[in-house]
Amino acid sequence: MVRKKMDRIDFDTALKLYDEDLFILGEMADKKRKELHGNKTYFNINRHINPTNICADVCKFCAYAANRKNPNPYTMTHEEIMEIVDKIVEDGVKEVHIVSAHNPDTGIEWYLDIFRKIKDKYPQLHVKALTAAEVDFLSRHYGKTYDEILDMMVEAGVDSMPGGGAEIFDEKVRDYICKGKVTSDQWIEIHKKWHERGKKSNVTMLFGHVENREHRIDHMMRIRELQDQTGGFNCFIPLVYQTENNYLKIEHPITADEVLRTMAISRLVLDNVPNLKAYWVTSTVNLALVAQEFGANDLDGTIQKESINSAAGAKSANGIELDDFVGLIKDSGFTPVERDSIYNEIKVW
Ligand code: V47
Repeated sequence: MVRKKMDRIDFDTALKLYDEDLFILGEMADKKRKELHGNKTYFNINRHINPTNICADVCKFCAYAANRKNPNPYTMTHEEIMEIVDKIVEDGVKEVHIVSAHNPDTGIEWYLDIFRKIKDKYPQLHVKALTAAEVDFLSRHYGKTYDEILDMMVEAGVDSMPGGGAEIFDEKVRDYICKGKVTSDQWIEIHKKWHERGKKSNVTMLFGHVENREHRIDHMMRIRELQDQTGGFNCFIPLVYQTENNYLKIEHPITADEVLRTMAISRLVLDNVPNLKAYWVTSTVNLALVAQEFGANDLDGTIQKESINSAAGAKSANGIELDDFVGLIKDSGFTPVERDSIYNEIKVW
């Protein structure tokens, strides 16, 4: 489906929005948010599992992969993974987000069997798994086409794809921060193919490192273009770069002002992506709550445990209790709505 929007914000206008008064920008984004979602803020009850941190690729921003900065390699057994899954299902978790490093030694079936085992036992549990970067790695390493890998994922029970690995699409920045892994065009091609299978995915942007405002707008424009073609993205997630334990030497973390501007502009530019997630893990909880007034209508979820961003300094390792999460959203003046992984409403809290 090709949607044409005459009143779309173009590249130059989007860039100029960065110079707008912060609160006017917030009001503009909030108007769009209210048109789409009213006062609702979505979240889900989820858990991240990161089965291995052994990685064939080297991304300068990554603190999770085992290397000189993180000398603790691990690979979980399927039994260990299923023990976690048994426990979280009992606790009411409805989505498991499974993302790993690019481990060259496990064999492709090791990855796929994780999903098969989970879905065999818990068909109702939503499996959001494998970033486009992992799909590309598995394709290169095992000599399979993207189509073959994506078909295997569907067969093994993957329900949706997370938005990781997008980083920044600008080729020069990408070469500097994560040379050798999935390219921007490949990332987009993989999601396009996934959407063509009738499946949904998310899309991230890693910002606050060496990129500039132009690179961010360019990233948003490329997302908007693919979304016009497929409509397959549920949600845009700007990930605030975490500075610790990695090889990018960023002395001044991005300011809250710049994060909020970027959130608001993304709400306005991405007129065809329904949801904007303020991922509290990387923005901090407080800023994620403020971001609700700058266009964000989703706060991800309770998470329970997360390893990739917490390795780089995010205070997210143990998630947030459900009651606390709901209370925070209510106290900030919004209506907490539990959603499933593809944004069907489950419960208004
Ligand atoms: O792809 C790595 C990023 C991503 C750092 O789809 C970093 O719903 C900040 O993609 N600072 C993984 N970020 C997380 C991710 C995600 C998270 C939540 C929800 C969804 C979703 C997706 O974390 C990686 C990479 O872009 N990352 N290192 C860092 N130092």
